[in-house]
Amino acid sequence: MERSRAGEQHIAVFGESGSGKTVMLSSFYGATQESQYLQKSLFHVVPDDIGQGNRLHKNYLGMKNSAQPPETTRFAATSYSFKIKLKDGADTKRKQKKPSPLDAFRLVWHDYPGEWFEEDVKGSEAHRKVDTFRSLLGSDVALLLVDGQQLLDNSGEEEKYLRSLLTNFRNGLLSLKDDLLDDGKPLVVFPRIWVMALSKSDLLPNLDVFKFRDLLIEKACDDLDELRKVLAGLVEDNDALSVGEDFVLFSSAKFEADRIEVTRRVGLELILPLAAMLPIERYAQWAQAKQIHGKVIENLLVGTEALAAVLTDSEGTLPGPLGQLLNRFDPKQVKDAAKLASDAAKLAGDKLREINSEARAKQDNLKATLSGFRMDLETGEEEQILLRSRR
Ligand SMILES: Nc1nc2c(ncn2[C@@H]2O[C@H](COP(=O)(O)OP(=O)(O)O)[C@@H](O)[C@H]2O)c(=O)[nH]1
Ligand SMILES: [Mg+2]
Repeated sequence: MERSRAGEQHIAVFGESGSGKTVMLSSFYGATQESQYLQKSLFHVVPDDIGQGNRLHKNYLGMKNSAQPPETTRFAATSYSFKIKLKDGADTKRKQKKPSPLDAFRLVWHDYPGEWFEEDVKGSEAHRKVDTFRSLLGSDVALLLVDGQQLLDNSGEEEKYLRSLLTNFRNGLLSLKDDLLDDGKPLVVFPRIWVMALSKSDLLPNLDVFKFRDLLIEKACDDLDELRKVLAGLVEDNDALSVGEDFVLFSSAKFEADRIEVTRRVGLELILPLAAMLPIERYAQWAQAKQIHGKVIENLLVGTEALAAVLTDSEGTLPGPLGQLLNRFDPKQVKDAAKLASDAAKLAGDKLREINSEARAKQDNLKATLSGFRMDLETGEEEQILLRSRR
């Protein structure tokens, strides 16, 4: 499995059936098609498959206008690919002189149905399960959904639900292990950032992200640890792995008896920033702590380099997919790429806002968007809906 192409960010969303995956994706995409969003935002979210995009939009409108949640989709594992197409800015005009590293990037959303972990799947379904899993191995970030409804239903004994969720998931991974590893060799390309995500957080208004973390640690610490071990058993350089160190809250809409308020969302605006920025930060940390080596580090950095380069006004050094094919490995280039990621990751606070407003003034939409993403993550933390690992 090859690492995703530069500028392509893959996110894998794991959740049991009914945990809110389809609603979340529909609400994420639907909101980007609203006129306010189209006016305000510096980019368009354009589906690669227009039919698929229309179905999501229809789901969204059904909720918004008729209080109708989307139909349930059991055993449907689908990938949704969106192009994040920047609006024309000054950088577009400038491009004739100097080509921009990317004028669009992609978000690929892999929906992984939890039924596959909950039930014993056989025959062609089992093949599809392995194939689907392979297809999402190129993701940098995986979200593991914890269903807010289930926490509410098991109030006071949340460990019952949490343990079963994490156990099913762990066993599901173990059952795939032999099919995933060729000759038992650990994988180089694999999602290394596993974020614990609370869905339907509107049902638990008193639970901020710190309390969500505490609940998981208090009630399911051992199971999280077991899950981490299973994931570590699948990858090469398994120090470079964050499992259950980042936490986020999501609510796709407010569901009431006779209406669904799609504008009352939590956390969905963090999805693009998480997919694009979390890997840059984390890989830089790992590279500095020397937790990743040769092939692994190059593979990770090549996917994020183009984005990091935009933020730091520099140029990438890695050879890209072709160089990788030729199996070229130049430690100097990799060191430079790690430095680049770390410079990009260091931008924060006032410096970040300065870069952002300067980019906006110059209509450098790519830089404005990416620095805006980092600001969104900071805001998410201030609002206590996001908690990033400090490791
Ligand atoms: N309160 C609340 N309910 C939700 C939310 N998202 C989904 N739901 C409920 O959960 C049901 C299942 O969601 P769905 O997205 O189909 O789950 P999936 O099987 O993971 O795709 C929906 O029909 C809604 O009733 C949310 O953000 N808040
Ligand atoms: Mg679904």
